[in-house]
Amino acid sequence: MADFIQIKLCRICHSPKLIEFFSLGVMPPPNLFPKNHPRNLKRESFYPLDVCLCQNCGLVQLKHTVNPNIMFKDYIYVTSGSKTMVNHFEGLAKDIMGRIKTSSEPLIVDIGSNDGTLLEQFLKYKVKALGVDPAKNLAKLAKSKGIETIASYFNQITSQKIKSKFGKAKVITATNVLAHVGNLHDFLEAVENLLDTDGIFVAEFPYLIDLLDKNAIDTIYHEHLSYFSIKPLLLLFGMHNLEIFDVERLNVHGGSIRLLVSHRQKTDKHNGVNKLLKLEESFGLNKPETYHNFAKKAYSKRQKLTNFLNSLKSKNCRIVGYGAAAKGNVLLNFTNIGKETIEYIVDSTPQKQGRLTPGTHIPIFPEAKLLEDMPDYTLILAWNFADEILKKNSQYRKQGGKFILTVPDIKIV
Ligand code: DWN
Repeated sequence: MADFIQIKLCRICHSPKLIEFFSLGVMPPPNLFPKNHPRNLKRESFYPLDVCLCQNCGLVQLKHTVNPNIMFKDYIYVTSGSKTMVNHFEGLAKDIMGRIKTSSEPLIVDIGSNDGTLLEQFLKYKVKALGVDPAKNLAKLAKSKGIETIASYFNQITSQKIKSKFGKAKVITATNVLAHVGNLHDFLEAVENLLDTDGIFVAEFPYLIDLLDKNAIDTIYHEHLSYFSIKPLLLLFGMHNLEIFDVERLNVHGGSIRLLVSHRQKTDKHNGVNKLLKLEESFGLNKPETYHNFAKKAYSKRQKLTNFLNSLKSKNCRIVGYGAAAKGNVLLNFTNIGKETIEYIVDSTPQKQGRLTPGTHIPIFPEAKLLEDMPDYTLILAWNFADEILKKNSQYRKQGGKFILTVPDIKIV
């Protein structure tokens, strides 16, 4: 596959009726943090980030697909980087184990298992846990924690291999994965093949309504090919004899949904599904102007943020960033904010410390630097974890440090 391709047909219904409504320009993939060396900086590639709406099924999706091997073969993001997510996965494992009826040791397969954070929670129960993740570095990290992991993409070949070796899965999970999948049909065929007759497939991903409602521009990036709502998902799962039997809205990652899916049972749509379908209609997801308004708001928000930060700089205030998140890198590239404004970023991820942010080349340091250095303002780039970050940094605030939030609007706390 070339480094990136432009799609001509919708990823779900294959309609050619795709209308572009928003462009973030070109920028590097948001999790490719270059080492601080001229050779690495010279080699950085920039790819288009344009979003379109399928007028046939309603799927919002990126106009281009970047070669997944460029983004996922060696992956720097680790799920365990936030307590919020560890607690979230503890709750997910408890919820799912309460739903399945089983006597023997059920097989739980986690797709996009990252560093094994979710499977560690499932291993508190009597289960056989298996991770699947294309990132070799993460598979190694998970295996070092005793989590059996296959370093591969999940597709029909992997699904068949797992079924022949371990049998069918009672539970298949895919948290923050489905939006990343290029071939959704192959992926769901693979789920359908591996899922036990009475098994549950659990998928979690950011919800389009939350993205639009919060104008969360920075959750649009090359890894997220699709921005899901229920209507196109019902079509997608139905095409693979799978059925969404429950759906739940979640606060994580700026607003997500959790789908509970089984083999088609020919039952009526669960009222949770009907409720969201009604919400999507009232929100105007089927109207192009909804998306044009989102784009207009995004461009004006960009102007507001750069004006605000420039006003602080004009008063010789020092500004740094908190959380070298993929979303933060999108915001910085989209607003063209670099190290002339943000001196450095602190982050809890050891693999990110010492590196630079993609495209903007802002240096990344451990979190401890914030209190040692006491800059005037700290822009929270990982706004989805604002509560956890504010709680963790009460001393910085006590000594006069101020945090800046940008979602849903710019606010100093
Ligand atoms: O879909 C995806 C989501 C789930 O995670 C992936 N494609 C990529 C990634 O996106 P992200 O990097 O925007 O995710 P986070 O989890 O919002 O990133 C948070 C960043 O902030 C991490 O680098 C960890 C850091 N952090 C920190 O330094 N101190 C986080 C917390 C809570 C903290 O206290």
